[in-house]
Amino acid sequence: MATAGGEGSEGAELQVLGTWSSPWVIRVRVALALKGLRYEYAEEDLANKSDLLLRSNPVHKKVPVLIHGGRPVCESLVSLQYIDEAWAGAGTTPLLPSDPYDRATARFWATYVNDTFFPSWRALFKSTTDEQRAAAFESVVPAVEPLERAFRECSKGKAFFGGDVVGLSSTSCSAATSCGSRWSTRWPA
Ligand SMILES: N[C@@H](CCC(=O)N[C@@H](CS)C(=O)NCC(=O)O)C(=O)O
Repeated sequence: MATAGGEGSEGAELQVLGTWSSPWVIRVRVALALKGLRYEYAEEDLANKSDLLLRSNPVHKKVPVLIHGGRPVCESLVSLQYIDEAWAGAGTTPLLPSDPYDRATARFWATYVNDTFFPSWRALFKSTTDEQRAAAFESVVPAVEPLERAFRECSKGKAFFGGDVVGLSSTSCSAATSCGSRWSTRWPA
């Protein structure tokens, strides 16, 4: 298996097709790191997508795509769960808790980050005028509040949604917030 961060080419046992600015890509890379897995990373030019990307994700044509043994897994949350199941014994702890209710809760908040929190967060970070920033802020606050409440409840005063354990919700959420700071250094307002 190739080294993480190596040049992309077809045929590696485990590959990620990604782009540097994407929170969906970051979360998959975080999950692979938590499992201690080595993989080959291929940076995609989204304005000129590779044949490998178009073949691997013909429905959405988006990154990330995780390719394991030549078989593609698309959609970041699906990939996180695939990684957790395919390498169940690897890394420190599973990304998903063992209790079914706790699993459902983790999936709920990870989906909330995708569908509700991140779109408003992205609008805030991409705003370039005071007016746009003020408008984006109005929609970020109501999206952040439930997430903060859930975090307080689930973490029980610890560092992660899963308490001491980095799981699906924390991986999803931290990737979404960290890419805001990546964007602001790359595209300062
Ligand atoms: N729901 C997808 C979102 C993936 C996504 O939006 N990827 C963007 C990069 S951040 C992309 O590939 N965009 C290319 C395009 O829309 O053509 C996931 O979670 O994997």
